Amino acid sequence: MTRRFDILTLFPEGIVTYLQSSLLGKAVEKDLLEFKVHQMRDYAEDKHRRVDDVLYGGGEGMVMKPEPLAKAIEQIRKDYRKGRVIYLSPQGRRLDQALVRELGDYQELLLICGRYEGIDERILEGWVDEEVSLGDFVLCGGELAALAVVECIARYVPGVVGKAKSLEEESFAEGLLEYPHYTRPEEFQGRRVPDILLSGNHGEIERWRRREALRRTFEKRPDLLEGLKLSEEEREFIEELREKRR
Ligand code: 4GY
Repeated sequence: MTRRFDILTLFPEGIVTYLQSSLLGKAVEKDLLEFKVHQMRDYAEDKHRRVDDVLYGGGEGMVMKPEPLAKAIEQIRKDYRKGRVIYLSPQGRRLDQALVRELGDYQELLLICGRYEGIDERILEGWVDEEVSLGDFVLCGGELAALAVVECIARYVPGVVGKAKSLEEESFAEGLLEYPHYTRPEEFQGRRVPDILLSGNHGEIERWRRREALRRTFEKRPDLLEGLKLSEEEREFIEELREKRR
């Protein structure tokens, strides 16, 4: 079944261009993915196609009016069988690989991109299933966040990413950072590729990569190591790194 993504935005052009030009465009041709980008203004009810309005209670800035949003959401999801409506904002649940997997279970996703100061609160209460955030920073609109969410989920749809390296063995999927990667030449401006990678000893190479992934995670993102199930040998390796640090 084709996985469907709907994106509701005031700036569809950039979104469409991106979706066509990447790996995702290829997946559309293969009928693995379907993208529908909707111009929010098309759902406005007045002749000026107005989608924003001033704040009740006063204050700077504009808010997205509820009527066009409700109308758009209802129309778009009327043929959803197993779908979810997501609003992108810094107030949402932080996106991580676990959430990517959860969202990947849905046949259809509707991503709503806010602009201005955001959307009328009643839309969040009555029309949105889930709020998702990329992180603790503020963009000018939800578009970049929506693309990020789509791309993360799409790469787990079978056939979208080549099978050169299975996504399952991607170390981030099991909670570690990636081991370092090298390509030719063997020596670049005085920096050599680690000898082990040239040895042809696949067992040793696997072991080295696993350790480097652990080392990097320990150095750059020690928080990821908590709650990870490691082998005896791996736990000892981490202990060694800790000792060396002192
Ligand atoms: N961070 N994660 C984010 C964002 C922009 C005003 C509401 C984020 O997901 N979205 O910064 N969004 C704001 C802009 C309306 C969304």
